[in-house]
Amino acid sequence: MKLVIAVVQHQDAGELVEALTAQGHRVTRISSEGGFLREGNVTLLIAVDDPAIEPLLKTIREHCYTRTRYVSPLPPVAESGEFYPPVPVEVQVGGATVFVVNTSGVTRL
Ligand code: 2BA
Repeated sequence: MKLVIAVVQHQDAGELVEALTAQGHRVTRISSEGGFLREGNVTLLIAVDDPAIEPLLKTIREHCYTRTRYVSPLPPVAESGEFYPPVPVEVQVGGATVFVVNTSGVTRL
């Protein structure tokens, strides 16, 4: 059995969770925040039997899209009074960041 931890973008989370639950998966949705962009994203926990992993990853792939974001880095420390306007940096976010972890099972107490 595997625990799939999927970090997805907020815009993709709703339809993905609907698709996963329609397929019979149990899903836990956690609000999270990326350390780089400091923007909200969604972390999903899904425990599945090994044969279900590939179809699950396919569903995640189908519902998560890559998007381009522009980040303005902090301007370098100006010396001698010069001004350096920050140049936005292009960042590709997503589709999804997925961790697949071995687990011995799910216990419901
Ligand atoms: P963030 O940390 O906000 O990262 C958003 C996007 O910024 C990343 O997209 C990546 O394109 C870029 N990025 C992140 N760190 C960077 C760095 N040090 N230098 C340059 N660019 C950087 P994704 O790779 O698609 O990641 C989306 C979100 O997935 C991340 O949001 C984070 O919440 C999570 N994530 C990604 N990789 C992870 C990892 N190895 N461990 C834990 N969480 C991860």
